[in-house]
Amino acid sequence: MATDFNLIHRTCKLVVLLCFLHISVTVFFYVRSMDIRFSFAQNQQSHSNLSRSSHGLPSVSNSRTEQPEAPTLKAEENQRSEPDQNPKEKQPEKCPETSPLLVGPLRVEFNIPVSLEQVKKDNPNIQPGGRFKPKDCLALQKVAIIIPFRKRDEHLKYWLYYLHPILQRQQLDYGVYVINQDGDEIFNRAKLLNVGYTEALKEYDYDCFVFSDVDLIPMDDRNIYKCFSQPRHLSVSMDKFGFRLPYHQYFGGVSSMSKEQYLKINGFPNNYWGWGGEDDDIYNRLASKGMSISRPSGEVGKCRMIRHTRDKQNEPNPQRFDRIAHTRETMHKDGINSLTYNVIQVEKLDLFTKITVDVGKP
Ligand SMILES: [Mn+2]
Repeated sequence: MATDFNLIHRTCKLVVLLCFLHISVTVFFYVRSMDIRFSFAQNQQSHSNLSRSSHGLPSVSNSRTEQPEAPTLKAEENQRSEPDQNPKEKQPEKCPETSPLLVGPLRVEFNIPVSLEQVKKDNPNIQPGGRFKPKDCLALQKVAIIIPFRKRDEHLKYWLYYLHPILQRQQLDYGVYVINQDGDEIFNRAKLLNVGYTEALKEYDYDCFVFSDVDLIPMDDRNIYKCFSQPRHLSVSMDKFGFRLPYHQYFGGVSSMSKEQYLKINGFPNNYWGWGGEDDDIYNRLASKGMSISRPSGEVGKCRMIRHTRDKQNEPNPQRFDRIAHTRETMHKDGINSLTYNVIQVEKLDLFTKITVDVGKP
């Protein structure tokens, strides 16, 4: 009887000890979760969602469900955080003039294997059709990126691989439009750019247009793919030209124009078939309307071109010199006001919108 009592006594002691241990552990985790939540709240003020995900940290809502906590505490937490979060989602503040996510000079190489599946995995925030907008702030510009294209899938892979992360860090509200010339007639870059402008505006209220060759990659993310008070030339120091501007009026490669700037020059010429001249025609249009060219510094404007042989059906245009000499007379009847084309197909792909178009022939 005495030993029985002793056993019960010891068992009770053990149970009390276990209860105490349980309570201590619960209190410990509770206090720690409070700390984590506090530091997340601070993080949220100084960083955007993008920077958090790029550092591998979970989003705020995830962190909350992952914390071990009592149901009553959860209700309390929701009450505290919701009035705080809702206005933020409805009316985010404007993004800062200079994105805090920029990193500066970048390494750009074309000998690494790149697959679209991998690019898609690396950029989970890109919406169908190649659209993106920052989560935590209101982008300063809505930018349509227009890429004239035909049979350059290998180059396009690199473009998407390098540009999507850059454009997201630049905190732009953007969409990527690849304008694919149908058929095997001679190529018409400027007309494809006009088509891109028109088609992008059918989809969203873009206020800025970046016109980019598919084989040009910026080497510094401070070269912002947006619009400025004057038309912008972005590819100012290409490796192809020894990282220098080939001539002062050069406006080829990558450029940007606001809707107003573009309309002021009646868009681009539609009758430059084959390689060359259309960029000089665009420059003449800008100059004749009294506009000047805005450019980043040679350092920030560095970019690489993917080496390639001349495409078939894109031979140098022998008429280009004659046409450039007459831009001022022709620009008012040849441009966005005289554009005709037929859309063959619009594909909303994971990383870009592909618009296949029949632009006719000379
Ligand atoms: Mn090229």
